[in-house]
Amino acid sequence: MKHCDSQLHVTGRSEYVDDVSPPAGLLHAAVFGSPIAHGEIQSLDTSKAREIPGVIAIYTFDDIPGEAYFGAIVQDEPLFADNKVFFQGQAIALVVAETYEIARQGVKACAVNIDPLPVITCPREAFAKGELHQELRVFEKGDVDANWSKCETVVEGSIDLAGQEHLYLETNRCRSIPCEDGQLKVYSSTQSPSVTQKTIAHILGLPMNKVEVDVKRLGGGFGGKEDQATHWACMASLAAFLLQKPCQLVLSRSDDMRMTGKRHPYKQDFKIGLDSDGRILAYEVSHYQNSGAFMDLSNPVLERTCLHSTNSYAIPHVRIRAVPCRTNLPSNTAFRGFGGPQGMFPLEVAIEKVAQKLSVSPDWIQERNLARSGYVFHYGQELEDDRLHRTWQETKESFDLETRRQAIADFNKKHSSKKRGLALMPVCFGISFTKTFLNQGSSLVHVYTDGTVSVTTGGIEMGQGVSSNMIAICSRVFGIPHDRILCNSTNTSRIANISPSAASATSDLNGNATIIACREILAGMKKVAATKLKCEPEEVTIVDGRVHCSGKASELDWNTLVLESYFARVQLMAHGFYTPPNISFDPVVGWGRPFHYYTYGTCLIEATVDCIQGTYTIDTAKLVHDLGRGIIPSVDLGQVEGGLAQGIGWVTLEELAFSDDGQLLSNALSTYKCPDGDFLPDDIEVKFLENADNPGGPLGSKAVGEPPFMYGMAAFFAIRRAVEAFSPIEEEETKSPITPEQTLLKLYPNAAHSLTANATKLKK
Ligand code: LUZ
Ligand code: MOS
Repeated sequence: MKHCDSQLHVTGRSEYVDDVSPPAGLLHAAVFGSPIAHGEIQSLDTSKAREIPGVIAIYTFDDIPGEAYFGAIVQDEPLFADNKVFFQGQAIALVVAETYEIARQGVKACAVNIDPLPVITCPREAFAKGELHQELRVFEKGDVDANWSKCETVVEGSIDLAGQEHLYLETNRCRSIPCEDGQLKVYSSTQSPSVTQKTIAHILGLPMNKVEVDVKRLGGGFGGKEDQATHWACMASLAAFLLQKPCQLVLSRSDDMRMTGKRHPYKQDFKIGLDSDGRILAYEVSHYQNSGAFMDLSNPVLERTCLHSTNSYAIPHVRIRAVPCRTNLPSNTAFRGFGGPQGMFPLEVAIEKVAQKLSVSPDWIQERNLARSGYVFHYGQELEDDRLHRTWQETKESFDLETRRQAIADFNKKHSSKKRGLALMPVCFGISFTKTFLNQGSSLVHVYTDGTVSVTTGGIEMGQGVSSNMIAICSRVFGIPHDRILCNSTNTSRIANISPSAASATSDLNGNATIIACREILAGMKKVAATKLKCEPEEVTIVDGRVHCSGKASELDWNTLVLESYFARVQLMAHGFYTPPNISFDPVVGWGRPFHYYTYGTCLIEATVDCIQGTYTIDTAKLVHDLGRGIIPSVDLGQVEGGLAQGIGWVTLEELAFSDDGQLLSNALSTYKCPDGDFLPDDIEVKFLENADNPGGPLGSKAVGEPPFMYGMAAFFAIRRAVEAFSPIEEEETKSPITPEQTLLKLYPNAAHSLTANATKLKK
């Protein structure tokens, strides 16, 4: 089976929010955002905008009929600025007009007078000034302080880890249509239809049952639409509700880039200590999270940072300190990995620095410290199998690590202006929402009298293939071809209280719910078949649309059985509900078993650096990934390769730049570069771990969305290995991404030093 949207996508026929034929009289909205990052609004002048023919209405904070403030964790965010602005691009007013172009003209005609306040963009500065979204959290295991003296080697360092723009192809958008008696039908590009429904109701002062949110598919989400598609849906709905006219809001690329939050940048300090055998005895890390203006999802993101701070390694003494710092940037938010990558990064830097000091290869230290079955993480969960280790071993063996290492050493001896390097990255990523209650999935399966099937779940199709997975699951459980099955839009009137499509768990939760629903329908149908075929229901199976009895094909086919079941008044629709067993986590003490299971893998990346120019190529990426028993191989491969590419982009090209006064400088596709097909290695090889059924996943599968992202980090270290072969890296702070400019500065530390001095002089 292929991705069920593939034909529609490549022929341009797949429909997104604004592709559906517009309803009569559709209005268009555009957002007037703050030109500066922090200040007090003195006056807002919309009179010029109101004079433009075709401008219908302009709404601000005072027009909100319900609650003006909202937020997933803390309700600290107003839909429109409430006297003060806290980041550049923060929504101040909504212009509603007859066309999109007029709405944008209206925005340009708005003027605001703001008294500027000091701008903070650095989380360390925010921390020093007490600008916190929440108090500092500490996770501890063993006794770090008592063990530094027992270490043979201790290394410390600091890190400046950049964020990342989601860069979904489809920018945020929503179409909201008023229906009878104050009801709204909302088409939103959201990963969280129920959060969107609830927030619209909250903003408009409506009961939730008057708001229906429907999502056919998204053009990518990556976490950017887990919490932040809501704002735009609320704005379109506000206009639709107040004007009683359908209204659509589509963000332009540059508005989407400057108005929405991104992956959280972090500043970090670490200290690592090894015994004489190369075992990590103690590790301490402090995470200063750049949370942006509002809380959004910063708290659970930071929690996952803490949980994954030791990634794949067994460390007896650990202390993790973490604090979400308030800055004047857009609220940073969920992004594939949800803080996990930021947790894993400093430990890899620490291992690299220790290896440099000990003159060993970092992978020697990585391997010696890999966690094995029975290891208990600092938050209480035990590693229950040795698959992580298997992926490491298989990566080394099947991709000939030692031969590659030798080839690189030979290459580096022969070449003076080109150097190569390799790095490995093991990943151990916990699957489940750490907010335990979110781990629930629902599915509604209908079997129609012609034998076709429709399935609706809480899962949002955002390109990742969840709809295809749901179809594949129905097909296998019913024993019918997949072309008889259609996956419907996700809709809050068909499924209630939908958890966000996030945390890699969407196919797991909704797939297991789908299995439950299919089995319930099948049980009734099997009774009908058993009566007809004079056997026991337990003996009935369906294979390729044909009913079998005790393994032998009968004359009865699926279509006939469906019709017979209908005439026998057997229920041909069912609702399945699933929650994973045995998970719990106490966020206050930071202890429990938060994850249903872990997804593992190991990736090897090789890079070549041009030591004259600082440019580089990523030559190979080879990895072994634990997929359980995959549902649709091409869909899973797409997730692994896509995650890898996005991860490589995060640590290499994707430089998110803000000026000191909080303006986004990398605010267009010309100034923000993400990897394209040409940049990615020609030689990507993905092997799936064999004989690795996962009892917790639907049909033995494992969650695959986020874990491959973290493989990309190997590119960072492979580039640095190549740089080290040219000139030893000495730095006060390790900076990611390692752009070509950064690489050049590392290659020529003396030149870099004088450049920095000159820049400082020039600034003064
Ligand atoms: N979203 C969320 C997530 O709300 N909670 C999580 O634990 C999570 N983990 C990964 C990605 N999104
Ligand atoms: Mo997410 S970071 O929306 O799984």
